[in-house]
Amino acid sequence: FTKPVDLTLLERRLERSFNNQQGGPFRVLIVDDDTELAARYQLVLSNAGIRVDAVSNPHLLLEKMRSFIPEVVLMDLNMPDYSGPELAQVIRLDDDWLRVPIVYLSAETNAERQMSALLKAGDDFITKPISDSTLLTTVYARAQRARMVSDALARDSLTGLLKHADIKEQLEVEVERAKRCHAPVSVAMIDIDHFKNVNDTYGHACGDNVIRALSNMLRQRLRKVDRLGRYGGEEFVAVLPGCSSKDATQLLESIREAFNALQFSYGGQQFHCSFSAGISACEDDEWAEEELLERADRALYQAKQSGRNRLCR
Ligand code: GH3
Ligand code: MG
Ligand code: MG
Ligand code: MG
Repeated sequence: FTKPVDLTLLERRLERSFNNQQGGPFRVLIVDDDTELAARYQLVLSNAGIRVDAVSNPHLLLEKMRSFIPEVVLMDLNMPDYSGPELAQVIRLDDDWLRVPIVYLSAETNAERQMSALLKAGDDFITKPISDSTLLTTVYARAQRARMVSDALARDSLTGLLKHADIKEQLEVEVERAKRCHAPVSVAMIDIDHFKNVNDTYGHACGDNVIRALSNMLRQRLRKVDRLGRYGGEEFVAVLPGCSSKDATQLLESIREAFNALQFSYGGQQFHCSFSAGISACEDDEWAEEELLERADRALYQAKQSGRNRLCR
């Protein structure tokens, strides 16, 4: 005897978690030739705040995947023309879909046939008839884990910051937003001074600590709306929405001083590090994001040329 799950409570709890997700509601694609059943699942999932789309014609699956970009695929096992595992294998041929969880929904209770479906492709098996709570919790767990994995992979492993391509993308987003709102946006390109010497003198592991120390300091001192990425080895890019070049210079100047005052120690020896930074700003709706980076890079070069441990704009 099992106590029935209070579905409205579960739904409400899940809806709250779904809505609190960074990156918006989860996206789930249902692949089932039984459109009535698909509509039923769709209702249950969308009531909990999930964005759901459905495909009943397997020929349209890949096209739908590309336009909808699901985070979980719910796959019927038996459809006319194709089987679920065949479609799952087709999905997996594309590197972009290697990580999307595929969960079979089927009336198949034969364990051997279930296992053979899973061995071809796919991650889990739910047996029809499927209770609403099973559907919700399975989808929730799968979607959440998938999002955690892709978030973790998107981050630089040493610092946890955005990687090169992602900070460039964020810059593009922020420039677009700044143009729409007629607000300024600044970019700072930050590069640790004589970092090769740090590695050569104290070793690579010690150099890694210096990179982490600067990234932590930047993270702590930037605002929540700012975007920070590790642009290269010992080079960082900060995107500062709403900041004029004067605001950005003021902020970076205080970080430069604080970082320079940090005392590092290695094997009984103490040392200090510094960085140089180039700052550029989009204050008059004119510059595209590429030019912003180029200007920041040129300013950084100037800061290096004129003695390091300083900012230029
Ligand atoms: P400058 O003041 O002109 O910037 O001099 P620099 O020595 O900092 O510049 P350079 O570009 O010559 O050297 C950067 C060094 O950073 C070279 C590379 O071995 C090191 N580096 C890059 N990535 C990492 C990393 O992840 N960890 C460590 N420890 N070192 C790294
Ligand atoms: Mg079917
Ligand atoms: Mg350097
Ligand atoms: Mg460098």
